Amino acid sequence: MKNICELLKIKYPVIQGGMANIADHRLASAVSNSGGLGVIAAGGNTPEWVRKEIRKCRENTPHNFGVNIMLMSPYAGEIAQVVIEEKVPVVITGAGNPSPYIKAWKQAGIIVIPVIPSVALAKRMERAGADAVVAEGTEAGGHIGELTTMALIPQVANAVKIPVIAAGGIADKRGVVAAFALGAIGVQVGTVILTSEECPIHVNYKARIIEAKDTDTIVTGRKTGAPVRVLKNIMAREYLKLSEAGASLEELEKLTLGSLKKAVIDGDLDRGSFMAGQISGLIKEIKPLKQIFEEMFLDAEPYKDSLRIL
Ligand code: TUI
Repeated sequence: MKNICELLKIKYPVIQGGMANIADHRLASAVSNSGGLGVIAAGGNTPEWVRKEIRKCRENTPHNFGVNIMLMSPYAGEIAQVVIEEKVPVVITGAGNPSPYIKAWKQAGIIVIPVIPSVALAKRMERAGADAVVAEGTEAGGHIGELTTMALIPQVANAVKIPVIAAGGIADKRGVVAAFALGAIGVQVGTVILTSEECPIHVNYKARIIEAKDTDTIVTGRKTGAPVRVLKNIMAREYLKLSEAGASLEELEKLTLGSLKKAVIDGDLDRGSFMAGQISGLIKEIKPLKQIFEEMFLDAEPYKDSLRIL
């Protein structure tokens, strides 16, 4: 099946990006109620938290939704079980290889969509039984791979038979049409959803994205093996300086401890970690999710077939 809207039972071919510490049941249900696939981000939260959020999400939307499991979390294995017990319809994974869990998820009837940064991983996911992959370019916010969306999507589309969903640098209709042209059948977006009216983050976070220009993100953590794209601020610059000076992993972790919550909850412009993609500079208005999706997909669908070379 190539139609992601049929597969996921959604109106628009758009999946909400994971976004740890941000995407709880409030955002996930709002996205699903607006025609996309809303996603609860497990992030580093406990299995109990994830279970409660799944139940609350069900109370708030009659539509399909997913859970994003961040595989670097110490709770990933337990959460992999929670999504089965709670009969979550869609599981998306990030920041690791979900192969050990896929068989059990498929047996439970779950639609499995790993986020991958390379062709090799896409092929491995297809072999392991994934239903689709999200191919995420380095333009994305948060934890990222090396390849750009432009280079990654057509190579992944040529390498696998399962549907490819594009992510990284997409925030408007031009991005959607470009993704279709590159061989994707849908998109995953994060940054533009951060600026939606419904997104439950501090107003300062939204304002930073709205005010950002094209060159306002940088990547921390390249040296430690966990590159993360954030908006430039005092903390990010300090991190890079310390890292350049050869600081230990411990020192660097101390600097960033709790920094995502400082951004999301406190709106601490200096010491918060404001994860956001390179497309931040394109987003100039806070809008309701419905309007964001309507504008992204208005007359965009015909391009999926007309530009498809495969
Ligand atoms: O996962 C993301 N984005 C994220 S996760 C996150 S929470 C976090 N915070 C600080 C440090 C690290 C994580 C914030 N943003 N995007 C999907 C993604 N997956 N990007 C890259 C990957 C990936 C990387 C390696 C997927 C698989 C992979 O496999 C390696 C292997 O084990 O073979």
